[in-house]
Amino acid sequence: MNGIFTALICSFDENGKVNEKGLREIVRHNIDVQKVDGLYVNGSSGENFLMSADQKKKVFEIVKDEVKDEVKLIAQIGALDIDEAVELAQFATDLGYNALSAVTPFYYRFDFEEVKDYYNTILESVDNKMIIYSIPALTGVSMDLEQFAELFENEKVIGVKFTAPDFFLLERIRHAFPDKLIYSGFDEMLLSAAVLNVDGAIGSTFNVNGQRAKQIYTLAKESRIDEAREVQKVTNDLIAEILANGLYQTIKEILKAQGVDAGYCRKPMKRLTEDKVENAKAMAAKYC
Ligand code: NGF
Repeated sequence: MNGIFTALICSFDENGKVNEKGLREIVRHNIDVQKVDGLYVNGSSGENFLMSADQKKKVFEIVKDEVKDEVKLIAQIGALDIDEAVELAQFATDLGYNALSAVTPFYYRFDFEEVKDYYNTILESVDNKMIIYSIPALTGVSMDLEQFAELFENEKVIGVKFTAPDFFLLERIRHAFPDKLIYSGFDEMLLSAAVLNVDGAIGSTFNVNGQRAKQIYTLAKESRIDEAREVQKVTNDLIAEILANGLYQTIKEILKAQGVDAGYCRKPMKRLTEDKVENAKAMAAKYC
């Protein structure tokens, strides 16, 4: 389960329906062109929180059917409706997903006991492994070292997707839990995380920049830091342009410029203006 995992973008048609053909093309692009080690399905980049449970199941099915056993698969099943989270956990497990991941419950400002109960409740009902999805900037849920330690007491919790710029905490978790998997979540900070010896990374921009992410990760593991820094610099030039233009929409337009039917984002995410579509095409020509 080590290495570079793409946080998979999903293709939707103009009416917000899952575009199966486009989704299969995105999967193939990640495996055949970006050559990533695995896919993280129905995360933030997959617009998970904008989809119905049925749509999430459809995405899990299509992706597994396309991938078979070519690369590892992690299913993000976290939902505020805990019954839905349990149902999706079972569904993805039955399909053969290698591990589950669940975002920390958000919106109601749950206390830590409630967060812990959420994970234990999901895991009681399913025979699979769990990667905590920690992304405080979007959920408002921050956990300290002791709280991660409590979650890790459950043996089915095998790691964390750490999407935060807190390298002090990241180092403390790495040091305290050498046997748990830590995935870096911010693509623009991949080198810094790799130097701290994370086990891999999960990111949205790997849909279009997976080869460079693999280079950064591999070079860092080989202690070739100057070379890794050069690749991170080009990567961050691209990420800065993507963020300024509109994150997920721009990734989709870059894919489209390469012949991948990446479709549109679901509402309320907006469409790119013509100028921004042209910017994305220029990024594809410059970086891909
Ligand atoms: O998209 C976000 C929101 N974060 C992703 C990633 O951490 C989570 C990150 O790759 C994710 O993609 C998912 O769960 O599907 C950023 O997009 C990237 O570093 C650019 O900032 O924070």
